[in-house]
Amino acid sequence: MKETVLVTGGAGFIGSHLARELLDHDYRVRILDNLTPQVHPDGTPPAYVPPGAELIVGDVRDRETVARALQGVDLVCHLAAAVGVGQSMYEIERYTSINNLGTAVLLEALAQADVRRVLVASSMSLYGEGLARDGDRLVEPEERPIEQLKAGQWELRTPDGRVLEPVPTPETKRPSLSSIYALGKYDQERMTLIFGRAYGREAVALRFFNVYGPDQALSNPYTGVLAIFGSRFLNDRPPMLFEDGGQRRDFVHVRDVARACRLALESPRAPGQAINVASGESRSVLDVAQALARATGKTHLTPHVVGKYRAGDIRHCFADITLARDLLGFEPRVPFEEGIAELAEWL
Ligand code: UD2
Repeated sequence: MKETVLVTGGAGFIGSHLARELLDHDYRVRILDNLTPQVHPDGTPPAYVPPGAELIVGDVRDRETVARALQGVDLVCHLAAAVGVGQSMYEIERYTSINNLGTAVLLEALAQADVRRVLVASSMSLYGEGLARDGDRLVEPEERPIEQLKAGQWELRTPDGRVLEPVPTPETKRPSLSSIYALGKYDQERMTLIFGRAYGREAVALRFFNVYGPDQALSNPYTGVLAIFGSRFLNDRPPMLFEDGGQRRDFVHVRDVARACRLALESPRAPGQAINVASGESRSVLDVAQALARATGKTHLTPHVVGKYRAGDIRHCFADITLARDLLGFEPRVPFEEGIAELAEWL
């Protein structure tokens, strides 16, 4: 018999891809989404929400709506959240309410429901700076001092000035929470895993890295860098690179993320774990700007290196995906160049 999955935030960028992935694998899908104006300016479900999914429009903080959405549900993917690291510092109440309280309401409702497994979307943002190496010693770098950033020195350094080399970040790295958003994601994953243990439910947290792909909102200024660059290219404007463009991230295609979520619902070894979901490859922001310029035929729009930093930005963070490989059998399938070509086509 088909299992029913509730995807909160299922009308959003990642959620809608997940809904499609689940329908393609013979699950029944119900979406709970408030169609937030941040993502849906005209308040209508976007065209990319798959027609086979049932949509309940409502807020994840509303107990009755959540209880109704959980009826007959076997598995839950909790993706509904306020996104945007910078913005979380200006809207502390809204972010805490949607992300922390929203998860609390959902978990209380789950305590009364017959759901076997719950998956929560967490984020690489809880790591702060990624793991690094100083010679043959691994270090967990501190935030860069403001004086260093003001002086235009972008690289991570030891207190006596040696440059640290970034290395892939595994789940064992200690969290370093420097935004309300990161704190909320950390709370969401801890709450869910604690709930799972206490109530005998299977609980999994997935830490998404920099997700990109078609349907990422171009009009939303808090969206990822590739959507921002894409929208600049569309308007014939060069991408703006903060710092020197040498900051490194792990860009993972949204369909790979959707597949990782499905695997996390199915894998017998996922429960109780917080697992990185990423490509396992690192790329500089300059590299991705150039790749998108080539794919869109906009190479004449030379990236503009602004030489300024964005408050709260980390320098480098990319993932070690050994755990996802081991526990989920996850292997990224969309090569970066292919993903970028598809994004350019979609723009
Ligand atoms: C943040 C969150 C991440 C996720 C993501 C949304 C952290 C550490 N991570 O990641 O969890 O929510 O946002 O996709 O907080 N950049 C430019 N020019 C631009 C825009 C960005 O150079 O016009 C740079 C930016 O300085 C950063 C990189 O691109 O180094 C990636 O920026 P982002 O906003 O896509 O994502 P990031 O890594 O801050």
